Amino acid sequence: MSRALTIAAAQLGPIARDETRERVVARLLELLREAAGRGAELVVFPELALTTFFPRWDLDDDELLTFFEREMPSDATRPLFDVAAELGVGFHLGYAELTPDGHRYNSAVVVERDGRVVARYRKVHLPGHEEPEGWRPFQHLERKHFEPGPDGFHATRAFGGVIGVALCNDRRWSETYRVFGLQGVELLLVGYNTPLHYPPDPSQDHLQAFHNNLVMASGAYQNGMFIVGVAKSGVEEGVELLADSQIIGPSGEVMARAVGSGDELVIAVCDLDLCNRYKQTVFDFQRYRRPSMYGLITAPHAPAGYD
Ligand code: CDT
Repeated sequence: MSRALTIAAAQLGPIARDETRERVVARLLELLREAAGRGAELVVFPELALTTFFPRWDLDDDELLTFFEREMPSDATRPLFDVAAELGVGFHLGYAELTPDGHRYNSAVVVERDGRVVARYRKVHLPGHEEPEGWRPFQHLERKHFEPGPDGFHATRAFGGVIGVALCNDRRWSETYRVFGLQGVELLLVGYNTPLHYPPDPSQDHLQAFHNNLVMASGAYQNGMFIVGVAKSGVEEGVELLADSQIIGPSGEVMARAVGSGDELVIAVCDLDLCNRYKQTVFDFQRYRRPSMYGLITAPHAPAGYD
């Protein structure tokens, strides 16, 4: 018996700085309904899917906090939860979280087909810089606007399998995939906002799509898992963001891929049982891994002589 799950990566085109939540949620609902009509059981929206990618600006606290959600669902986002439950579709949603005690995280929530919140994730790897840097054409102030997620990577049983959530820069780190792989994750959801221009080293600009696939495909293969990579894309407030949303199988092959850089559904049927082909053969962790050889991976600093 297979565990086939129809998944839609719901790529989003740009969201303007002054866009209202209600209008963004209306866009998400349109994608959700279309995905349900095409048989999707899980719809994956990107990182910070409710707002523009605001870390590109140094904002005063008053404006900054307008981009954060104080509750999930809120009045503005509740229609998404209600319609998804009516349609029997689950979803993943990235958003900026402001906790009741004032902590700010780059977060995501996963909602099952019956409307239950089954996973919450707070981004572990925050890229960019802590203070504004005038030489940049745009800022990447995730390290100023957010705190690093304190909870780590936790697998969740949902959608008939074992799922995990990571956000954007997390996908560039092999540790992300392996920590999930060690928990038996079969499906990893990764929303992203990736500017094509990388100011510290523009020689990487033309490689953004290549690196995006490189890290996710190798993470999928080396851990025997499906990966859904989903973009906020297009030219947003003058900054061009990578599109190229894709669903990757445990072989590392791309099963479905976006063709444009606007709102678009990328759909694939993912049989979670296929993960066992890899998890029980070439990547049988129990049999072949040598954890005693990997101590440096979790050492806080490289020992003297290595740095
Ligand atoms: N959102 C996010 O994490 N973006 C980063 C941009 C590159 S680092 C400044 C990414 O890893 O795609």
